[in-house]
Amino acid sequence: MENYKKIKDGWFSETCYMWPGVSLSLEIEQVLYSKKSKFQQIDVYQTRNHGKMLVLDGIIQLTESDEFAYQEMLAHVPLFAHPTPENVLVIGGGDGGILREVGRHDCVKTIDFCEIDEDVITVSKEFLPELACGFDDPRVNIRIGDGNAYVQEQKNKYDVIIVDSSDPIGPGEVLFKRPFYEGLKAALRKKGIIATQGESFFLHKECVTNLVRITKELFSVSAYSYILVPTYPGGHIGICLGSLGSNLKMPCRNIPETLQEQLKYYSPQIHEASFVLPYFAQKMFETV
Ligand code: SPD
Repeated sequence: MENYKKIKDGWFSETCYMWPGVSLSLEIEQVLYSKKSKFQQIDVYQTRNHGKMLVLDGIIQLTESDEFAYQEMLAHVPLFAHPTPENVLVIGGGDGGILREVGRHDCVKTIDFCEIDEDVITVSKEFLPELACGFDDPRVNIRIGDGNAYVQEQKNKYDVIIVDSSDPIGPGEVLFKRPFYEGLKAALRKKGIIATQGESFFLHKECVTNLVRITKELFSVSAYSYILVPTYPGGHIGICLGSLGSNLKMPCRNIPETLQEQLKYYSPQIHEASFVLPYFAQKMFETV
């Protein structure tokens, strides 16, 4: 077993040139998995206080303690903003957390899922079964391959497309570029919505303003929402949204009580509130 080099004295420290001079450290009890796939280094750790943690190329993708915040918001904000989401595409997120959330919507008829690294799915099924529980849903069609290449071949097909990418380093880099967003737009049906992992307005100003600029230019409606996630850099992360007509900032369907009771973060109130940005971020996005 090849232990990843970021562990020292029992602590994993996440460092990255995208957030220089700062590092989140978690105490590790056990290395559960550590191996290089065709695309990246995959590690699963048992942490002392945050449950299991999935790390790709040294960057925290999720911990069991707070993964629900990210997965629920990235899935339910676009799904509840759409009046009738039937055909959904999920790109990335081999851990299965987004699939788990999309599967909670009975109105969704098909869920196409495209992930570049099959090993992330296999590892998640073994070590993170509470996340990787949606792969056997009969509505799910799994495709292993390049999300950008897949999107470029799809036209007028999806009501909602969710991009659960890692950071724009390595395999995820192409998913932050304009041609990918043009492909996403072409793949949408009328009133369609895209929601993509939108990084941090504190730590990644250039990356985030670039995403906001692209969505503003391509989509008739665009917006940026943010989520509190303690184990992501800066304790938060954004969602960049674009739509071909649907309003984004409010849910347009009622949430069934049985579904609300299954969730821990998303609610109609936080859907709306998540678009209210700190004043500097509001100004930053107004002027792009
Ligand atoms: N800085 C880390 C961002 C990771 C976003 N993707 C997480 C995948 C969880 N399904």
